[in-house]
Amino acid sequence: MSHVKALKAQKVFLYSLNSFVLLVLFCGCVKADDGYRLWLRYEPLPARSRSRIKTISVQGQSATFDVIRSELSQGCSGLLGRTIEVGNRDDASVVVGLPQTSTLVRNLKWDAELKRLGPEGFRIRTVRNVIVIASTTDIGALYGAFYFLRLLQTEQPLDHLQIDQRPALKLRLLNHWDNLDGSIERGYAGKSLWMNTDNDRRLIDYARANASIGINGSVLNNVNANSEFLTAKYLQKFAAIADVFRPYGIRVYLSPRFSAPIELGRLPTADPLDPAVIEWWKQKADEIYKLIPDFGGFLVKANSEGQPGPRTYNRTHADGANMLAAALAPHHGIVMWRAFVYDLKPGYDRAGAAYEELQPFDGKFAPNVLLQVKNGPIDFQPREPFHPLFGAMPRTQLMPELQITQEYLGFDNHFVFLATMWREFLDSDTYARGRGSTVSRVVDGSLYRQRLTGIAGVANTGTDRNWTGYDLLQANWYAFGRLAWNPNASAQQIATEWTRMTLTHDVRAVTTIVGLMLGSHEAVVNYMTPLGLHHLFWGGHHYGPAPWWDTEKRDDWNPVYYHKADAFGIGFDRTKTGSNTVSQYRPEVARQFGRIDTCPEKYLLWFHHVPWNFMLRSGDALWDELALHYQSGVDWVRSTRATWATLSGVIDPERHAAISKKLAIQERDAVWWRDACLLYFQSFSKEPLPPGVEHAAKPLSEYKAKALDW
Ligand code: GCW
Repeated sequence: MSHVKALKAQKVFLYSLNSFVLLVLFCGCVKADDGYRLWLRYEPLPARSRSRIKTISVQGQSATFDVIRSELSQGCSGLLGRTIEVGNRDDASVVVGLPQTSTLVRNLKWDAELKRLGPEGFRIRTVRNVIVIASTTDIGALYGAFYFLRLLQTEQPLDHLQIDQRPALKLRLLNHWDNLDGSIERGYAGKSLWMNTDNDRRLIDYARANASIGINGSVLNNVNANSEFLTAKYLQKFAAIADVFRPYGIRVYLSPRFSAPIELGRLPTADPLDPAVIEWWKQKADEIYKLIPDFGGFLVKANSEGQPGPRTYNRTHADGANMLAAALAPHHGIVMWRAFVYDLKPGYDRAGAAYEELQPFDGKFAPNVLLQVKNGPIDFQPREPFHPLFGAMPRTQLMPELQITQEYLGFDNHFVFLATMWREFLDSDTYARGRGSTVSRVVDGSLYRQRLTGIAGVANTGTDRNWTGYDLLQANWYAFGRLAWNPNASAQQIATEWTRMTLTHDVRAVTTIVGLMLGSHEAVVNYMTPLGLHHLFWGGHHYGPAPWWDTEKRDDWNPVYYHKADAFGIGFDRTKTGSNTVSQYRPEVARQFGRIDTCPEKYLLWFHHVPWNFMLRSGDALWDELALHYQSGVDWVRSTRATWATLSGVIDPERHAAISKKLAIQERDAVWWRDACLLYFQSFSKEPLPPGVEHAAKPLSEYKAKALDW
């Protein structure tokens, strides 16, 4: 062997030795993970909780039962670290079936109970030594199977299971703001999952993830809609997607453009009372249902931000919604009419616009119409009080719209667990029927006996390998589904489940991570918009701060419109001395929010214009308190980074490093938010920063000159 050859051989040997050592090291702790598998990783459980499950029997024949078989086989084998046989025998450790497909289930005589649990509900019981998962439909059985896998994944005891589950809400939908060109409005995790690809694997895994948390519908295109989505070409595409989703219990919905009869039908008008227009929509509905027999229906943004709508023709929102609803009704389709409308006169308070425009139509919408209302009256701000329409329309079916994608919360760069924010919203008391009339009771139909119920979340998914652009933000997709299933679920429970399924089984690490998750929303509010401030964002993209912004053509697109800082103080007066839109809430709520001394401080500057030297409950003046809030947001990110660093041994290196990188960006941004906002507000307050608040590194002019980069 020549010298060179020998050297080469030696190198190869050393290289393999290195890789071998590395491999051994990694097997000793945790494998790399690119986040693709979300919360359905099915990695082997710690030995302490490998159950005795040997065989599984799935008793039923349908595409959905095939999904159940493959999911249970993959899930159990992965989690238990050995091959689990999935067959059809009655003496298995786990049996899945319906009374109509399984003798074992039929003999248990659960028919009445299963019927009470409804078509999507299920029962899981340990009967003698068998775990039985039963439902009246195959989709209910699928939900039961995923629930059972979650029990395994989160290491729950299986010996005495007594579980009855049914979803509290009927429609549990993701809204995708996907455009024709494959881009996603306010999407930060890549491109549309369906507009420019035909990646079936991706679609199947999307459907699996959704089904695992009970999501049962997807609106496939942007509410800022293009008429082309209603052409045969796209309808065929959507029909193919519906075929993929169907076994997972997911229906597809579309956002139609209200003026489509003009653009596609060449009609002179889109007036909802015009007979030709009515006929055009009827035929369009028939065409859609021929291709997609279980099509869900329409989600409509009309007369909002430039979209066409019935008001263009001097008709009402109810006229528009009901006309579309009539076209879908023969096919059992529904219309979700968005309440995000604020195209009113200049000089008004945008927070009051939707109530003014829509509340008068209470009771005027067709039975297959829901009014889809954002959680707050402005627009997905880091914190808003609940929208005054909740509780104010007893004869209208309302469904909340939440934003999972973080348009105003640091895109896919900031770690914010949204379940806490959504809990705050759902727990808000509307007082619509006295104390205890929470938003969640309005929404689940129990307050007003609403027949159709639902909730929508604007998705944060895209073609990025890890779906959401940031591993930790997968938790918000998960949390949305869990809350849609049970709007009373606690944020802590959801965070704990997700962490155990997705990140680690190390008990101490789980507690630590859950703690971070639960504190994350308050922290972001602190460094972005504390004490009820809102809409301080850079125009257009809404990433960094620009409280000085005043160049948009509409007043209510400018931050200065919202904070109204001046030499006297800061905040939007929505009380009697101002816009008085606080009066849109019930008197109990209006009184509480409307008085400066009883208004919760988290909403103070939302409802009041407050003097800089006003004393807050802490004993600090408003200016000092504001500055301290900004600082505490920054402090939280710093301590979170330090805590995260200590978790490197219990989370796979790939995701650990990716998350560390994101946290570094978040710290940079939090500091930037604090400095830009405080420097700007200081130009009005003329007060020094209180002790403990760090000084900005740059002058205000530099923050104004260039947007924070993402
Ligand atoms: O939050 C705003 C967004 C728009 C969005 C609109 C809406 C889809 O900035 O991008 O448009 O709300 O909800 O209709």
